[in-house]
Order: sequence, then C-alpha cells, then structure tokens
Amino acid sequence: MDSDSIPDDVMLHDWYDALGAFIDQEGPEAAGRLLRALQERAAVEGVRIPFSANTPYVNTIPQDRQPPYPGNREYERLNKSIIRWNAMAMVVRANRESDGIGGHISTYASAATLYEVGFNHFFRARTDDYGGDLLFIQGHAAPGIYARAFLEGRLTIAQLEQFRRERAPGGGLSSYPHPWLMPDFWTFPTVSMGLGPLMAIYQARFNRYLEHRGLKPDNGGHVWAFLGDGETDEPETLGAISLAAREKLDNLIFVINCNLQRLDGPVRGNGHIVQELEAVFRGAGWNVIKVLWSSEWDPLFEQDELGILPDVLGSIVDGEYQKFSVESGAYIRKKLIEHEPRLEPFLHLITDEQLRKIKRGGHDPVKVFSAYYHAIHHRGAPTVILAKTIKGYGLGESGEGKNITHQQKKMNEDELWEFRGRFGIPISDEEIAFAPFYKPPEDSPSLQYLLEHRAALGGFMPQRKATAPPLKTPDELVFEEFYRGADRPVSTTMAFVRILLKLLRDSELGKLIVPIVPDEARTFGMDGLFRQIGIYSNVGQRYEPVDADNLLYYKEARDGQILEEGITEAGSMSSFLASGVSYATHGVATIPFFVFYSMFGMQRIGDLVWAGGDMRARGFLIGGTAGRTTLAGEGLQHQDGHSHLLAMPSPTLRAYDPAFAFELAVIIRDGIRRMYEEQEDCFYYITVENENYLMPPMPEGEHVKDGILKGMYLFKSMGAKGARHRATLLGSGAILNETLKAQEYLARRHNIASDVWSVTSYKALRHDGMACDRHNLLHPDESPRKSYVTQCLEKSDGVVVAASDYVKMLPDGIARWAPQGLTSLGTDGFGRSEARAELRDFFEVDHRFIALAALSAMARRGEISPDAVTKSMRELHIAPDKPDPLLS
Ligand SMILES: Cc1ncc(C[n+]2csc(CCOP(=O)(O)OP(=O)(O)O)c2C)c(N)n1
Ligand SMILES: [Mg+2]
Repeated sequence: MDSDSIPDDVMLHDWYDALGAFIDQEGPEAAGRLLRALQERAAVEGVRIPFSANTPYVNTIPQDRQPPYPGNREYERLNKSIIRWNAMAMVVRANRESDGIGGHISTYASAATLYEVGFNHFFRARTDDYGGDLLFIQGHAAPGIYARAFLEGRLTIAQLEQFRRERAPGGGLSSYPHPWLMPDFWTFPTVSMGLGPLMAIYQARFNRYLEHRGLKPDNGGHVWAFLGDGETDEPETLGAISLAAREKLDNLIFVINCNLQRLDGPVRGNGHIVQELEAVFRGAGWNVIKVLWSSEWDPLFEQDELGILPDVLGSIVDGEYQKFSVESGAYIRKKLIEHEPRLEPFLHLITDEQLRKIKRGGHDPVKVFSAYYHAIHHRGAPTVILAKTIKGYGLGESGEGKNITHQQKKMNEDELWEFRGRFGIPISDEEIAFAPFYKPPEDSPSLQYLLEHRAALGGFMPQRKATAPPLKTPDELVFEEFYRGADRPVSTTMAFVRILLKLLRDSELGKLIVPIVPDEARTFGMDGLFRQIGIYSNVGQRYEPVDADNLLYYKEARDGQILEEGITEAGSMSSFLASGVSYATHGVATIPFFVFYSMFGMQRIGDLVWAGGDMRARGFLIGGTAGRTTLAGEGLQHQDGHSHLLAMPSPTLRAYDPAFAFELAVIIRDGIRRMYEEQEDCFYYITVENENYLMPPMPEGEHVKDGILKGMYLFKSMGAKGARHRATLLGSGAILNETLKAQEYLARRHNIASDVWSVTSYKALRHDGMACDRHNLLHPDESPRKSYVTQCLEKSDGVVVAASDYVKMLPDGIARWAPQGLTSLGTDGFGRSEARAELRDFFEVDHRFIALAALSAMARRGEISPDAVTKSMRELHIAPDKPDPLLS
C-alpha cells in the first residue's frame, strides 16, 4: 500500500468482524484492553497514530448499557411541562408588570430535563445517614428552580408574581441564587460565571478532607455543578479540572448544558464545543459522558451499517446545528445529504417531520438518566456530562435556537398558545393571555408523585440549613502572652503564626481549624506546621521526603490539616469558601485561615471574596507581606498599598490593619466569638506584616480592647515642655511606629504635645460613621448621634494627621467625621523596588513627613509660623521639589 492508502472495505470488514467477535466473547472492557495493547505494540513497531483525545460524535453510553428508566414518564413529563410553563410565565409576567426587570427563559428551557431527572431520581438531601448532595445551579436557570419549588409547595403564587421584586409586600424572589437574600433556599452563588464550577471542585475536595479528618462521616454526597457551555470560556471554569482528577473526586459531577449558544450567538459556530470540551476533560483525566442524541436516534445508528452517521454528524459544525434547530425537516435532509450523499437512501427511513422533531440527547430523560446513573457509579475520577440541547427549547418562534433567545423576556399571545399546545399545559383558552401560574390539585397523582420522589430522596433541594451548634470562644488566657507584649523584635506575621499555633492546640477548636496556603507557608514562617499538623493528601505520603531527617520535614498525610493548595489564590479561596460555609453545608463549623500574599488577594480574587459575603462565609483571610512600604524590595507587583481599599465594598467583610500583636490577638479572639459563638455571618480580612519590632504590652483599660475592635484607640499621649499646641496623629500597621517617632520629634524639636491613636480599621470607623449619619438623617427629631471617630477626635482641637501603608482614600474615608478635618498620608502610586526607609521616604509616610504634615497644618491654622515649617523641612532633608510618588 502506498503512504496515503487506507485498507479497502473488504479488509476493514474482516477486522470489524474479528473485533465484533472478540467483544461478543470477552466483553467491551477486554476489547478496550486489547486495542490499547495493539496500540502499544504498533508504537513499538514504529507506527505513529495521530493523537486524538476525542471519541466519535455519538453518545458515550451505548443503548445496551442504559439502565432501565425507573420513573413514570407520563407524570414526569407533565410536571416538567408545568414547571417549564411557570418558569416562563414568571419572567414574562415580571416584565409585563415592570418593563426591563429582566430574567431568563431560554436557559432553563434548554436545561429542564437535566434538572428534572436530577430532582426526580438523583439529588439526595442531607439526612442522618447520608452526607447530602450539593447543587451548584446555573444562575440563569433560577426561574425553573423556583417553578419547581412552587409545585413542591415551598413558594407561593405571590412570591412567583414577585420574581425580581424582593421588596414587594410579602417578599419576592431574588434574580439568581443568592444565599444572602434567600438564606433558607439558595446554597451557592453561581451567577458570576466560572465561579460555580471552580467552587464546586474545591467543595468536592473539601468534603473528602472533612471525611479523611474525621469531621464528617464517610456517608456519601455528590457535588453536582450545572454550567453553561459558554461559561466554559471563563478561565476559572476549567482552571482547576486537573486537581479534580488528581484527587480522584468521584463525588463530583459537572453537567454542561451544551445548547451551543451563549448570550450573543453560537459558542463555537465554526467548531464543536462538545468535542472541544471532551478533549480538554479527557486530557485532564475526567470520565466524560457525551449525551448527544435522543432515543429516537438509536434505530438510525443501528441501521447505519456503513458506519457513516457518526462521521457526518461529527463534521457538521455547531453553527449549522443551531440552524437545524430553527429549520424544516426538508432543509435538514438536504444539508445532511450535501454532507454525505450516501445518506440519502438511509434517510428515507424517516419523514421530514420526524427529522425536524428528532431530539438532542439532553432533552431525553432516558439518556440523561443513563448518564447520571453511570456518573454516580463511576469510581476513581470525576465525571463531566456533556449534554447537547437546544437553547430556548420549546419557545418556538419566540426564541428557540435564535441568537436573540438569551435576552428573550416577553411572549405574545400567539406564542403563549403555541407553548401551551406543545407542552399540553392544562390552562383554559380564556386565561392563557394572562400567562397564569398553574399548579395541579394537591391530590393529583402527578403532584403526589413529585412529592413522594423528593421525600424518598431526603427532602427538598436546594435548601440551606445552618445547623452547626455554636462553638466556645477560647479563654482570654490563651491570648495573655500577646497582651503582655514581646521583649524581642517580632513581626505581626510571627505573632499571627504563634496565635494560630495556640488555637491549633485548643482542645475544642483545634481540630476545626483549616489552615490554607497557596505555596506561601515558608514566606510566612508557617513551615513549622507542616510536621506538626501535616499537609492534607488524599493518598498520604508515597515517598520519603527529601528533608525527612529534618525536624520540620514536609509531611503529607491523609488526615493532614493544612490545605497546601499550590500557586492558586482562586483555588485556595474556593477552599476557604467551602470551609467557611461548612456550618451550613455539613452542619459542622470549621474555621478557615487562608494566608496569602496580600497583593494577590483582594485585587486578584475579589469576585470570590464578594461571593463569600453572598454565601455567608465565615473565617479569616490573612493578607501577609502587607503594606506598600513594609514589604521591601519586591517592587510594584508585590507591594500592597490598596487591598484595604478593595476590602471596603464587601459589606460583611471586617477589615483590620493591626500594628501590634495584642491588637491582632484581640481581633482574632473577637472574630471567633462573633462568627462561631454568636454565629454572625461575617468574615475577616486582616493584614499582617513582616517588619520586626518590639511588641508593646496592651495599654491598660477596657476601652483599649473596645477601641481596637471599633477601629481606633488612644495608644500614647505625650506632653511637651511649655506646649501651647497639641496634635493628633493617627497611625496604622507598621506605620504606627513612624507616627510614634514623629510624636517624639514634635515634642523634642517643636514643643508640641500630641496623642497617637492606633487605627486598626478604617472600614469599621467608616461603617460606624455612615450608620450615625443615616440615623441622624432619619431621626431629625432626636438629638444627633455622634460617630465614634468624632467622639475620639473631639477630645483635642489640634490638627489631625493620619498615616498608613495604604492609599490616602482610607483616612479620607473618615475625614468628614473629624471635627477639625484631617491630613491624609498614604502610599498612592506604583512605588519602587527599594528598602523600607527609602520607600517610606518615597511615599512620604515616614516620621519626617508625618511631622511635616502636622507642622504644615498648624502653620495654616496660624499656630506656628511658616518659617518654622521650612526650617524643619531643611532639618528633615525634605526637598520641596521632590517628585510626586503618585505618578513617578
Ligand atoms: C462573569 C460573568 N460574565 C458575564 C455574565 C453575563 N452573562 C450571563 S449569561 C451569559 C451567557 C451564558 O451562556 P452559557 O454559559 O452558554 O449559558 P446558557 O444560558 O446558554 O445555558 C452571559 C454572558 C455573567 N453572568 N458572569
Ligand atoms: Mg449555552
């Protein structure tokens, strides 16, 4: 044979026959092994087979491996049709009432079978003897989930009528899955696309972690993540799939609704999204199940003796399939024959009408059931189901398969008639134009069937239950050593690690702590923990670590406590979230401490932080190596001077920038009390720094702890000989030391007395100020409340200077409550790779600039002469023409 030739048909048939006989005799698994052996042999003989991670464009599960369908198809179809109708009516009516209120019809329309088969047969709620399945529902499919909950009796007609009108009397329904808004219903926020699949992977892994550590019984529970095919373009969607395979997460199932469309148009008009995803997931080691064709196709495949059908179907691009979904049977026939003339006689087996109606696999409950069945029984790898559907399925002229379908929110009367007819909804002709919600009578067998199936599967889903009992806040004694201060220079990072160590030793809380690091433990001096509590690994440690003879060796263990995530802040944050909501998902409160480079936190994974607030996550985010001038040398991509600004918008995130070990101890202890004893739905962002200095003892007085938590307290007052004026200096984090130095300078060189306040949280101060303003706005008849900032700052009428290692916006954010105004110093700008002192000079936040800011403000108020300021500048070596750090 020459190089281009392939075996002729006769020869091929001999091979086919031989293979067929082997499969009949030995079974498909043995045949797979045989082919693999042949492939290896061929490689040894020098045969090069082009690599393909794809299988033909047919269903992965052949008809003879389909389990029998256990349900009543008639009831299920009726219920599903009613749910479809109500989901559509919900959106249509909301938009009639309130034009532009939005909502989506077409996503659920394409996914209805995927969800309904799950709800009727697979999704099992948490019970005493079952760990519970967790559902990550595609956000835009929310109307369908509400429509089901309505049939289940969990939602009222009034609530359905108030879809996207949450403030309507009696309460409405949130647009998408938001646990913050519907805390008894939704479990995971998913509508920022890409986050759901990423979180689902880490959630499945965290479930295993809990089991391996004995915090949750090994009693099952699958994580089901539903996502759109367009959503797979988000890097977060596919970014962690190799972890899922590596960890052998057979408790994880992705269901990708391949309706071939996204918002604007086709996902891959010129290609094949299903094949593309198959290759990606198979390459990563997942079990891939393609559900492409409905049962109606089975006889066609059977009669396809030439084996040409898969090839033809595989050569049709997605854009063309989309066109098929809006075209006539005759058109489809013509196009298929254009692709492969040999199909012509074969296609005579079906009529044009049959050809038009023939369904895609994702709309066939039998095929979907079969895929789910194989998925939950698959061992050793996660499963992805690629279900081919039509976007806007059933919407007919008003949007099925159309490019505009994603945005479709209205249906005219004709379209409603067509919908009713197609799905057989029992609504009268007179009513139809109103698009009324329909619920069968309570005693109707179809509704009873639906309820019985949920009861058998453990109860309704989704459902969120925060059942974990409160924990006891550790005794003050645990923190005493930090309140006393340290007699050798240490950093707040070191203090944090020591606090963590003590908490890990706590008899009640210790085991519940989940330290999470993205390959940064050594940076923060946490490597001592490797040996002490171990790094979690689902397979333990299968090698002798290179540092085995070292006291602090790299210990991996199946019950290891640390989640060493590698270099993925998004993945680590997803673990944080899984741990931070375990009080609700598993009824076991765990306390995550996610320690990361502060620069790669808020700005890198801000969307996940936002989701954390939505899902009512609890726990501690610890931003290490923080402070734009405190982290020296690293330059502008590492030195963080704005994460506290980025922490501002997340409403339940409590952000702190402590200066001393005792402040940190007070904040962490109170955080545990709030989140785990009082069960408040909030979480913490605390920055820690790596500058070593002496940690003073906590000043006396109850107001100190209180002030630390509220955001500021008086740390040190200093008089001065013959002082006529007094300044107020606010400092935070490591910059507090610069403030203290400035205090001394002002007293020594200018006889100015001053008070130094440590500001631990500009965010807390601002929230308090805003609450006071709002109260005063709404209560004009009461005497006005005074913000905490005002209460603190009105004690002195002198100038106020605030300095931190963060942007000036932070102190500016409280300026309106400073009775005498304030001057902000901060670290706006890109910065430099430099040493600390030079950076602080560059950004103008060192003691010299703090003193200068105070003197300059005093001169403007006439308290001192401008000459004295100029003189001081010379003394402090501050040049007036120094470049502005903001843009230099
Ligand atoms: C991060 C993010 N970007 C953009 C959007 C806006 N958006 C919502 S749905 C959608 C298209 C979804 O297409 P696909 O994932 O295929 O889902 P389908 O509705 O087709 O099932 C877009 C762009 C979003 N919700 N989240
Ligand atoms: Mg899509």
